[in-house]
Formats: sequence, C-alpha cells, structure tokens
Amino acid sequence: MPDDRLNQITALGGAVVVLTGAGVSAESGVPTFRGEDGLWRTYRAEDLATPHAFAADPHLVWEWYQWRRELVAACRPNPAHEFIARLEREHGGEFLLVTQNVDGLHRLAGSEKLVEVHGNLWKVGCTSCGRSREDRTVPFPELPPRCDECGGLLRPGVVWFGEALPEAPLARALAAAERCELMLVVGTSAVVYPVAYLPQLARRAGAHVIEVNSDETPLTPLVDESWRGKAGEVLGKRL
Ligand code: BV8
Ligand code: ZN
Repeated sequence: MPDDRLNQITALGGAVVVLTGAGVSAESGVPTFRGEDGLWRTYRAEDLATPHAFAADPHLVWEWYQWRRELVAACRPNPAHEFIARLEREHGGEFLLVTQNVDGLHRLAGSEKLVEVHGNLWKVGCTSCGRSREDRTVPFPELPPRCDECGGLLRPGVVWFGEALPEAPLARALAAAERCELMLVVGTSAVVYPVAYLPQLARRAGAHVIEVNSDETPLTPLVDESWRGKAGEVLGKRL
C-alpha cells in the first residue's frame, strides 16, 4: 500500500470527502455525459435532462431514461467503486461520498455514507400527486409511465438542469467539503454547478485535494495532486 498523503491523512483519522462523477462508472460500461459516448441518438444530455424537454416531449425524455435504466441495470461496480466503499469501511474518521451519478453503482458496491446530489435513476416522482418512490421496472410496459395512485405522469427522480438540488444532501455535501482534510475527486469534468464548487470550497478550507481523472479538467490546475488515469485502474491498484 503506497505511503502517501492519502494514507497519512486517513491514518490520522482526518475527515475525508470523496466526490465522484460519471468517470467513476465509465469502466462499468455507463456512458459519461460529455465524452464521445455521451450521445443518445442525436441528442446531448443537456438537451434532454431539462424540465423544458420533459414538458415538450415526455415520451422522448422517457425513452432516453428507459434506455439508461436498461443499460445501467446490466452494469456492475468496478474497482474504483470498490476502493471508495472500502475506504469508507476502513477509515476511522469522518467520511462522506458525494456523487453526481444517478446510476446507483456506489450503493451496489457497498457505499453507505453517501449523498446522491443529482438524484437516482431508480427513483420516480409523480408530477400530479407528488409521491416519489423507488421503481426498478425495466422496461416500463408503457411510456411515459403513470402513477398507480392517481394516474398522473411520472418523472425520473433526478435533478435536471435549471432545477435546484435537494436541499439536505447539498447542505451535507457543503458542510463536509468545508470541514474535510482530504478530498478525493474522481471522474468528474467539474463543470456542473453548484457541485463543481465543492473542491474549491475544500481547497479554501485547507484540504488536500487529489483529482483522479483520465484527462485534464478545469480543476486540474487547482488540485494538490493529479492522478492521471482510469479510475478503476488507478484506484484498483490501491485495493
Ligand atoms: C441549478 C442528473 C439553480 C440528470 C445532472 C444556464 C441555464 C440553466 C442552468 C445553468 C446555466 N448555466 C449554468 C447553469 C447551472 C447548471 C450548470 O452548472 N450547467 C453547466 C453545464 C454549465 N446547473 C444546474 O442547472 C443545476 N441546478 O443550478 O439550479 C437553481 C437554484 C434554485 C432554484 C432553481 C434553480 C443542476 C445541475 C444538475 C443537472 N443534472 N444529472 C441525469 O443524469 O439525467 S448533471 C450531469 O452532469 C450528471 O449528473 C453528471 O454527473 C454531471 C457532471 O458531469 P460529470 O459527472 O463530470 O460527467 P462528464 O461526462 O462531464 O465528465 C466525466 C469525467 O470523467 C471527465 O472529466 C472524463 O475525463 C472523466 N473520465 C472518463 N472516463 C474516466 C474518467 N475519469 C477516470 N476514469 C475513467 N475511466
Ligand atoms: Zn400520483
């Protein structure tokens, strides 16, 4: 096990925050948002992950989510997810995983102390009566799916562009970022706000920030350490 800053801080029980984005699930086969695999038919995620797109064509938006749910249902966690789950288990100090991902793979890998700040693919909410629940039906027999309580139109339980993030998870993430001694940022292009503020907050509060990414990002010049490579390989070596 390499003796480096990450191990020094965790050995001393310093507070740790892990922030992940789509890149941590790339080796599990889940397409990232902005990579070349980010297209679905001729659409970009930003075109479809909006309240406007859903209001204009709920069927089309649900076709995209149906496609993602079917794809993610066949995906398994990779060594990066496993490393993060093990870090949580073995770390004696405060720990929080903040994920922008909606694929549920961190929980599948055993992570428990986590906040899903952009929601979850497996949750649905009713646009009429407001009930929200987990629904793992793959595929839905008809699109768009309807609420079995009131017959209203269901929407995916995710945060769309232009929508506010759920307050409690965001507050937890902000507080943890301001208090941590180490932040590990894995597989995010760090361009989506307000989550992209977290590493800057941590840095300003004196945390040691490590970025794990296969490419440069706008965050790279600001971090203390940049571990270049595929998360599954880079973190898998530390398992
Ligand atoms: C908000 C859920 C305010 C949905 C997502 C103009 C109009 C409207 C809003 C805005 C605007 N300008 C700015 C904004 C704010 C906007 C924003 O930041 N836009 C960006 C694009 C500029 N933010 C919002 O709208 C947020 N809400 O601001 O609300 C408000 C306040 C009060 C009241 C009302 C409103 C909401 C943002 C959340 C949007 N929802 N997802 C769904 O999934 O369907 S965001 C989406 O992007 C995903 O969640 C994703 O997680 C997130 C970030 O992307 P990444 O995870 O970083 O993925 P990406 O593909 O970009 O990058 C992958 C990275 O991995 C790359 O760096 C790559 O190099 C690396 N990688 C690839 N493979 C590997 C790897 N690394 C390691 N190993 C590998 N193998
Ligand atoms: Zn309903």
